[in-house]
Amino acid sequence: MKIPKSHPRFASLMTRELIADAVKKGIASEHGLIAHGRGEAFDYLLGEKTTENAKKSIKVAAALMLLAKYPVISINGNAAALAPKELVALSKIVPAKLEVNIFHKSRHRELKIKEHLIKNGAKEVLMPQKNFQIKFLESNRKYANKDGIYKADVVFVPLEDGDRTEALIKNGKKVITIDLNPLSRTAKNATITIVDNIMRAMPLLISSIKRFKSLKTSEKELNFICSNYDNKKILKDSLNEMDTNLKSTL
Ligand code: PTJ
Repeated sequence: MKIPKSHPRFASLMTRELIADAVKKGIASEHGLIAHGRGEAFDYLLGEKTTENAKKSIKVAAALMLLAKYPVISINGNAAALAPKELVALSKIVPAKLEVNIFHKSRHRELKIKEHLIKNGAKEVLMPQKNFQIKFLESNRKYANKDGIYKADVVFVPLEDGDRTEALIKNGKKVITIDLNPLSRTAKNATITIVDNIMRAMPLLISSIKRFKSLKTSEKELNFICSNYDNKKILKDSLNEMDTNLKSTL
């Protein structure tokens, strides 16, 4: 669909096109459309901007990615649709492995996501393996790659659904997520939640990592940045921000 640039909701409509197109190409699941709608609603409440609060989480997430011994980026259909180039760029700059992991089971779609990431510059994309399962998890997301999520100490899981974050934490891993919904179980259980739109947060996360690297920030400083982080406070502040926006709208 051709959307005129002058449309007041041009950016939002173009993003919908990305998701709709990814469903047609077999990258995103049709359930991804619903997930996207929910994200849009929270983004609206947030004022469709990256808050100071989100910037704090982004900085700590960047520090934790650099401190990780074995970081892995988990990619589902929506993340692949909305930020493929940025996810690949993140994997190269950290560096971290990229692994396909989807909730709505489909081998065909897993392969489509892999292909899409390779088209967007990825050299290697790990796939889930039947013999390597994350404990405390029933869904299709339990399957992991032995050289990826299975052995990761830090897993980056943007736009996650429900229970996997909890399971990853129970398996001794740290989890970083991007989720516009501060009330979601993922947001509540993650080590670090970036309450922002993946499309706005990814470039900022990459810049933050580049900055730490260019300043040769020491492990001690990175640890200090992580040590003061309080995810519950971030979620509460995000909700307060939405509340303030709501009250000042009309
Ligand atoms: O490809 P699959 O099969 O793994 O499925 C991917 C989806 C996203 C459909 C699946 O993981 C799912 O159903 O997720 P949920 O439970 O709807 O959770 C997705 C979360 O991401 C929700 O809390 C949304 O508010 C949030 N979200 C949606 N769009 C964005 C977002 N957060 C950040 N940026 C977005 N653009």
